[in-house]
Amino acid sequence: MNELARIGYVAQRTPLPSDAQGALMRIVEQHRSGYVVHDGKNTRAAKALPKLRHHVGDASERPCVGDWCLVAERGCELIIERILPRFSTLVRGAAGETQARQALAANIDHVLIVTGLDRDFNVRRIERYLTLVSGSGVRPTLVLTKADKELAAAALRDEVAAIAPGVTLHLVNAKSADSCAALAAQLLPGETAVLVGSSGAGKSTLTNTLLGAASQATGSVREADGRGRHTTVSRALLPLPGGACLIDTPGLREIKLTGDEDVADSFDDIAALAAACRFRDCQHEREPDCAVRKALDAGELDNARFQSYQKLSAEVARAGETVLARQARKAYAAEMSRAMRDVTRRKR
Ligand SMILES: Nc1nc2c(ncn2[C@@H]2O[C@H](COP(=O)(O)OP(=O)(O)OP(=O)(O)O)[C@@H](O)[C@H]2O)c(=O)[nH]1
Ligand SMILES: [Mg+2]
Ligand SMILES: [Zn+2]
Repeated sequence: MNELARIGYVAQRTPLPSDAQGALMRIVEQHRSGYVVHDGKNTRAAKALPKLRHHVGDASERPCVGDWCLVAERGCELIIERILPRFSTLVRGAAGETQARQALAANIDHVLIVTGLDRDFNVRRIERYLTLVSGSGVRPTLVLTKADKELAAAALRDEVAAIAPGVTLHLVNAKSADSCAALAAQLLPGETAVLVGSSGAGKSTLTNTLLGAASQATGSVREADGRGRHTTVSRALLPLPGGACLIDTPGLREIKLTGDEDVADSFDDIAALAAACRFRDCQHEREPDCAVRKALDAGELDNARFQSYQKLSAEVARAGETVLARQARKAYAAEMSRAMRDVTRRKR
């Protein structure tokens, strides 16, 4: 068990079921073709039982990096037979016009939201990440990289601090261990942290620096548009020398919300204002005695931040809609447009 503690095992959080069979291991890599599991000493390739991979109900329950699993030897193959209940999961909406959900990492304590201070910098995207994390109960930390390349780094940091009061913020040169020392000290022994952010933000660079070894490949950003090259293609969990585990992930192209988020948590300044609106369900449009409108008019609330709040709130509501409610909304919209068409035809 001591060996499993090295890769983040805490028995109180992930108790072994009484009918457990096989060996307890952690999924540390996830590839299209299969998984890599860690037993505390070594890593080995493994395959999951088909019934685990084809979870029809909710795709986010499929085996994922960070999962604790029971593994059995079958001939010369290692088979993941059972996934133990997770104490946390970072989930996003799967790409495309679906309500499917995708787990990015399981059994994590900490999400490091990585943003480069180069052309990657975007406070609206940081708000979106904070909103995504708000639904998971996992603690977020903001990491701004490439501080060594940006002259206005301190001003950009203040801009981020203003939209994320109460969230820990680190300004770093991801290539320098000295620069990352304060961040490293916050990755506590036994905890698991996951890195998220766009391609080229510096997630793998940071991983290598925190690890003290060049384990993950890194790639330069493109001259033309400053975007990354999607160098990392699969998720990987690595035990750090200080006793924490870190999960490096491929850059996300899309951060789709799931409907489980709590926008009042990532926008607590606006939530506090809204509590003083006259109407409980105030939309902050044209209602009388709207405290949010008042703050906007007085210049106390940034309009771009308010727009972002409205957009993300609507997205959460829509993503959280049941399939039936969604069908009803679409049917209503179709009926309305048909009626409008008939009206225009009759006018002709
Ligand atoms: N000067 C400087 N360069 C950095 C810093 N962080 C990352 N870089 C560079 O930015 C480029 C992208 O870094 P990666 O670590 O590969 O980015 P990533 O987030 O892992 O990207 P994907 O794997 O594509 O998602 C590399 O050329 C790094 O050397 C930093 O703090 N300072
Ligand atoms: Mg990478
Ligand atoms: Zn209002």
